[in-house]
Amino acid sequence: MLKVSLDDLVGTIALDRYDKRNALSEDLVGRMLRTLDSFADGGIRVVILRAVGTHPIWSAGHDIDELPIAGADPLPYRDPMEVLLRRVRTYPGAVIAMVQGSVWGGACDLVFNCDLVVADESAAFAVTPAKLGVPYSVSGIQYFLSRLPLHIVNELMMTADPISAERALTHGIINRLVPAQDIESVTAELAAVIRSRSAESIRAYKEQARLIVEAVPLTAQQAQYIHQLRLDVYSGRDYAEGVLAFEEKRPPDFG
Ligand code: LCV
Repeated sequence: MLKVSLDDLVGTIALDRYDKRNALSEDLVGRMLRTLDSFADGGIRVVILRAVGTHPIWSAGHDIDELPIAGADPLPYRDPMEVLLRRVRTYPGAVIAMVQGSVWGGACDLVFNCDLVVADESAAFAVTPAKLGVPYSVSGIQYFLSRLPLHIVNELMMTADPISAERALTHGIINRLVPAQDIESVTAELAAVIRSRSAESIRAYKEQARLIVEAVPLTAQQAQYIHQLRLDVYSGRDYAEGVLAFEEKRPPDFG
C-alpha cells in the first residue's frame, strides 16, 4: 500500500494502491500516520509525498467504501483522514507533494495541506463533496479559504469538476509545474535546498503559520450553527444517494 524510503534526512512516502486508485483507506492512512511519526522521531527534515509510478490518477480521495452512512458524520474529528491532515500540518519539517495525475476529494485536501506542491501537466484537482452529497469538513473549508481566492474555492466546491495543472499554478496551488521527465529531479532539488536550511527556523515558522491560519474566532452559537448545517446534510437524502450511486457505478440523482 505504501513504499517508504529515506535518503539523507529526506523521507519519501509513495502511495501504492493503484487497483483502488490510491483511495485513502483507513489502513493506508494509518500506515502513512505511523510513517510520519517515525520520520518525525528520526528528525527527518523533508517528506516527499507521491504516488508509485506514473498513472492517470494520483489518488481518488477518501475510500468511499468506508464512508459511514445514515446520519453518521462522514468527516468527524477522529476520522483517520482528518488525523492525517492535522499530522501533515503539524509535521515538524516540510512536506512536499509530488503530483502526477488527477487528485480527487480528500486527496486534494491532503495535497493542499502539504507545504509545497510540485506537479506535471497531468495533474488536476477535483474537490468532490457536491458529487457525494457530503457536508465538507469545517477545517477543510478553512484551509481552502486561507490558500485560495473565494471564487476558486466556490468553483471547486460547487462544480466538483477538476481544474487543470495550469490553472492550479495560476492560483498558487502548485509551486512548480514541470515537464513529467523533470518532476523527480525538481522535487529532489527542492527537498535538498530545504534540507540544507535551518530545521529549527522552519519548524517554528511552520507552527506559527499554522496557528495564525487557524486563528478564526467563532462564537459558540456559530459553532452550533455549523454543526447543525452539517448534521442536516449528512442525515439527508443526497448523502445516501451519493454513496449508493458510487457503489452502483452510476451518476448520482440529486433531484
Ligand atoms: C474507494 C475507489 C475510489 C474511492 N474509494 O477507475 O472530499 S470529499 O468530501 O468528496 C470525500 C468524502 C472524498 O474524498 O470522497 C472521495 C472522492 N473521490 C471521488 O469522487 C472519485 C471517485 N472515483 C472515480 O471517480 C474514478 O474511480 C476515477 C476517475 C478516480 C478513476 O476512474 P478509473 O476508470 O480509472 P475505476 O472507476 O474503474 O476504479 C477502479 C477501482 O478503484 C475503486 C473503484 O471502485 C474500482 O474498484 P473495483 O475495481 O473493485 O470496482 N475506487 C476508485 N475510487 N474513492 N474505491
